[in-house]
Amino acid sequence: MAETAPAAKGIPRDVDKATAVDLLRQMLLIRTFEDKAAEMYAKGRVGGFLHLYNGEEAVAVGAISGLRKDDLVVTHYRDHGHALAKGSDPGRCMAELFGRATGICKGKGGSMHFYDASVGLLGGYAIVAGHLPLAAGLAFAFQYQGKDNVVLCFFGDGATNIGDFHEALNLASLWKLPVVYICENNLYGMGTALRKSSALQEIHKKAAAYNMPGEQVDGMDVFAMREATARAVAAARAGEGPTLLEALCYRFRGHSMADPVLYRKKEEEAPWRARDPITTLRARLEAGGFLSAQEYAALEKKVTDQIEEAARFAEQSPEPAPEELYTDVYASS
Ligand SMILES: Cc1ncc(C[n+]2csc(CCOP(=O)(O)OP(=O)(O)O)c2C)c(N)n1
Ligand SMILES: [Mg+2]
Repeated sequence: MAETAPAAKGIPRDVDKATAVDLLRQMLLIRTFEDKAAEMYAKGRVGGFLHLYNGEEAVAVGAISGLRKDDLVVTHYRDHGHALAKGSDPGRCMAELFGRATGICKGKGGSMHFYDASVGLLGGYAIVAGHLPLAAGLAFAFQYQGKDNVVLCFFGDGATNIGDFHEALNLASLWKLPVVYICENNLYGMGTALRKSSALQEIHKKAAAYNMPGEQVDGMDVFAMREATARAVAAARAGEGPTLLEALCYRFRGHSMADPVLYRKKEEEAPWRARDPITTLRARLEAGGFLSAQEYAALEKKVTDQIEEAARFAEQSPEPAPEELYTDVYASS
């Protein structure tokens, strides 16, 4: 069972300065967005559930950096990081949390149901594992149409003991569908530790049951995520079928804003916090001569300004009109 934080490494040879710094920028953008979302939730601006991605930024950013723009992402309710990494506008994402008409779903989806077809993000799903068959279906559509696009599907460790996981992986493998399944193994499903809920904790080994490659990746390391996902995406694009990646990571905040995190100890958290994917990446870039302290400060300011502007945009945006209740629904009465 792997419950200790993995060790740090250098910068891969094939990653240039601009790429490396942009990966850091995206991770900082997500962290700052999440912290601002928490603040706005506490101020009563954001209603409903709010599941934050702090600590897991390297997974979405690294994985999605290996995609083409016309590839698709499908994810679970902890979805802000995936949307921002796929290119959604932070202001429109914040407005969605605020329930405003300018949100990416016109304020009608909220935190758990982000959807932004303009960047290839096809949800945001709150039913654990329910979106894994959807990802297989989207991949089937690409295959059927003779296209070489790929679908990335993100989900938690909690999804991997649910029927949908097994059904989706089985058909995806049998039909060699162009989909990459990425399990964000943060070791908990709500307050329940994986070791208390899963007979098999090395989730990548579940791939063997469906005759597909499975690989455990350091989810605190953006370069490791980028490299492993790029390989899996290339295989899927070449018609070789799906891969299951297990990104070993840790969420720094509670399951949702309603969770006081009474089920784990500071001693357990400490080694993971020491491997914070943002501070370790910053240190690696500085050590590798890719980033000076001044450049980091400028990056931090740029991102902070962008998120402040996003919050302002959300605050000043109008509520959806009452008539919006009757749009974007399948049937009219
Ligand atoms: C089918 C289903 N069962 C139960 C729930 C309630 N629920 C919401 S989140 C969650 C935990 C999921 O944990 P995991 O998949 O590990 O994702 P994480 O929150 O850790 O990112 C549960 C049980 C649900 N939304 N859907
Ligand atoms: Mg989990």
